[in-house]
Amino acid sequence: MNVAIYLPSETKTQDWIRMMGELMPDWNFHPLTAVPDPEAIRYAVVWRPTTGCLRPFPNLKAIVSIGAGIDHVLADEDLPDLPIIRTVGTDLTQRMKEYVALHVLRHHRNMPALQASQARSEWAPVVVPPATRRRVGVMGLGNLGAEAAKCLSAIGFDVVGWARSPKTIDGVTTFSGAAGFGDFLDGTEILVNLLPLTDETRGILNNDTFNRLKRGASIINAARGPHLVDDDLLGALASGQIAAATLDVFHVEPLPSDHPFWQHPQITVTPHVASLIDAPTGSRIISRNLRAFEKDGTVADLADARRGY
Ligand code: NDP
Ligand code: OXD
Repeated sequence: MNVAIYLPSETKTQDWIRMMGELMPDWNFHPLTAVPDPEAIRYAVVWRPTTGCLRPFPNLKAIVSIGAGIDHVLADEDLPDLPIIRTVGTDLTQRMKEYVALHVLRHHRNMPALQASQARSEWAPVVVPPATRRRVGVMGLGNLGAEAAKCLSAIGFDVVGWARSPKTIDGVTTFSGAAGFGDFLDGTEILVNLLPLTDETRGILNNDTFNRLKRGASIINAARGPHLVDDDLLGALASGQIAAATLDVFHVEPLPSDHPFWQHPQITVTPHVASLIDAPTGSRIISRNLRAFEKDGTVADLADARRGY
């Protein structure tokens, strides 16, 4: 079986070819840009493929996203209409739970204020309510969002969650659809975004959303940069409607060095590391998925391209 692999970095592509080859010695892995026989390629394993790069392979059976999101695959305007398999698992969920818990607690306990006091050698206690009186809203209750919401609830937060379809999650009050969005936002003080990027969710972190939150709320965006309207966040921080934000993802990555987010005192920037699956773990999941798909055309982690996630 022949597989083409593409990542924007040539070194990473070679690493993945080596690892996949070790796990599946009976399959052949090639860099997508140097395939000896394009007609022999059955699968493409990709991260941020360039437009049209999958067209030369007429016998492709499926595309594998090296990641949970498939927006980077759907961004290819000349994408063949094929099943898209995402790469998810307990490793990815665990890492995202850690990131969300870390930053929610950081905003909840107002660590930035304590750090600023320390920088001034100033003993300035900050008293905050217990987690039970702090409402955290999680947007997206899929693979990552549901587990993050459960983890926040286990810490003791008053957790609300929002998804497209109705959900029942122990310890989490849930809302669904456009009709439930306003009620979900009302009273929320820390908003965590774990939605996929689709036509419906692009730009959802905007002034209308910020204005529904409790004044002085915090935003954590660990999903995709284009969910956020950057200028709306800067305005809401200036007005005090939003007190602080943690941003892991950006419209352009790496975040350009002159972007105002870098030096903003109320913004914490992390370089798309909320839940980066490491290559050894990711390659094991992908090898399992490739074998399952090849066996009978089914795999649990199939995305729905028409829905966008
Ligand atoms: P899933 O597909 O498992 O879950 C998506 C959730 O979002 C579902 O609950 C879905 O609702 C909900 N949703 C989708 N569209 C809407 C909408 N229009 N309105 C309301 N809810 C909606 O995704 P994952 O949890 O696996 O991942 C989420 C995203 O996180 C990825 O797409 C990716 O962009 C990002 N990510 C970021 C990482 C990082 O390191 N920063 C790492 C990994 C992922 P329903 O359940 O009803 O379908
Ligand atoms: C993903 C990501 O989608 O790392 O998995 O962003």
